[in-house]
Formats: sequence, structure tokens, C-alpha cells
Amino acid sequence: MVDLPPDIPPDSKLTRSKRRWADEGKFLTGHDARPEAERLPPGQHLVRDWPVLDLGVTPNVPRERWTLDVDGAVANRLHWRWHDFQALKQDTLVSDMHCVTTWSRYDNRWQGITTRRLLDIVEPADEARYVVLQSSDGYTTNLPLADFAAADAMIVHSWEGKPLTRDHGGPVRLIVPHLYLWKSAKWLNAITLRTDDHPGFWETRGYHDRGDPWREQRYSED
Ligand SMILES: Nc1nc2c(c(=O)[nH]1)N[C@H]1C(S)=C(S)[C@@H](COP(=O)(O)O)O[C@H]1N2
Ligand SMILES: [Mo]
Repeated sequence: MVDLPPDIPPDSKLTRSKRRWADEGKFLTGHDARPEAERLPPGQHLVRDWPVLDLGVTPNVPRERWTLDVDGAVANRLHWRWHDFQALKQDTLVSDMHCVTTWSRYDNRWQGITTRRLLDIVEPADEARYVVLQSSDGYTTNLPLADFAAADAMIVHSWEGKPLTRDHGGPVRLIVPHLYLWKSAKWLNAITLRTDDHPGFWETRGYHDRGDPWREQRYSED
């Protein structure tokens, strides 16, 4: 296991509001759509710009200091530096993003490697079921291995042909298009495969464990 950063950043105004929304069930429409039927999930609206959401801390990780550890229930652990990541065959995919605060943005062109390419390298153990992502701002988020391994999930360094900016998680973030964007860890620095689930920052603050936008899995049931 990679050590967790010592401190989760202090509550920001947005962090407090988002916790309150979870308590109140804000933005729930009670209407269930299916991804194959509707591109825009229920309760979402389209934006053209790209909002920034985080804990109010923007880590400064130059590419030459960035590292990524992959450990836990894998045959081959990894410790990558920038040049290791860049030496891999790169993938480019276009996908939509859906934030739990109700904005969605279509057609984002990402460059990096698919999570499937990463999983081929590390070889998950048979009993691996969950993934925990860790970021250099102290943020964590969890997801089932099956969701992490979605065909369009990626570890990205560029958006629309340009390096990912710091405020959007540069140098490297995760993108899992079919789940709410809080699962897509910015400033990614560690990935742990696990046999059991381990809820992350928002998942322990009222947000749903899985976060499927088409099922409006915004908040935890209890
Ligand atoms: N490391 C880290 N990743 C994070 C977050 C964060 O606070 N820290 N916020 C999440 C949330 S709630 C959202 S909506 C998206 C926002 O990504 P964006 O700022 O690029 O739009 O990042 C997710 N990934
Ligand atoms: Mo979010």
C-alpha cells in the first residue's frame, strides 16, 4: 500500500455545500434514464466551458517530478516516471463528462493510455475487485475494477491536443466517462487494486459508492 498523504485539505466553502447537498438530496429528479436511450443523464445540463471543481488546493507537480505507483492485488507492481508513461503507445479517445453538480460537457478529446493498457501490464490478481485512486492533494476515490476497466476509461495527460492544465489535474488524471466525474481523480499519483471496497473522500461524505449518472446515483442511500 502507498501511504496516504498526511492531511486531507481543510473544508472549503464548496466542500461544505456539496456535503449539504448530499444530506438534502439536491439535484435528484427521481427519473431514471439509460445510457443507450439518452446521451444526457437525468438532471444534467450541457455546458460549453469546463468548470473547475476540487478541494481548493491545486498541487504543482511538474512532469519531471510526477510519479505513478500501481500496487496491491497485481502480479506486477509499477513505479512510473514521466518518460516511462510517454514511452507507451498512446491512445486518443473522445468522451463526455458528467459532474454531480449537474453540468455535463460533450466530446472531450483525451490523450494518454487506456486503463486496459495499464491493466495488461500490471496483471490484476484473480481476486482483485476494486480500485482506489490517490492524488497529490490528498483526495482519494474508489471504484469497482470492472468500471475502472471500461473500454473508454483512460489515464490522460492531454485534452484537446494540449497538456492538461494544473487546475484540471495536470500533469496526469484519470477519466472514467460513464461515472460521475468525482471518480476521475485529478493529479493522480497512485492506483491500488484491492479485493475489498474502500470508500474515498466523497464516498465517505454522503456521495454514492458507484456514481452512475444514468441511474442518478448521486448520494449514498443511508
Ligand atoms: N485529486 C482530486 N481529483 C478530483 C477532485 C479533487 O478535489 N481532487 N474533485 C473531483 C470532482 S468532485 C470533480 S467534479 C472533478 C472535476 O474535474 P475538473 O475540475 O477538471 O472539472 O474532479 C474530480 N477529481
Ligand atoms: Mo464533482
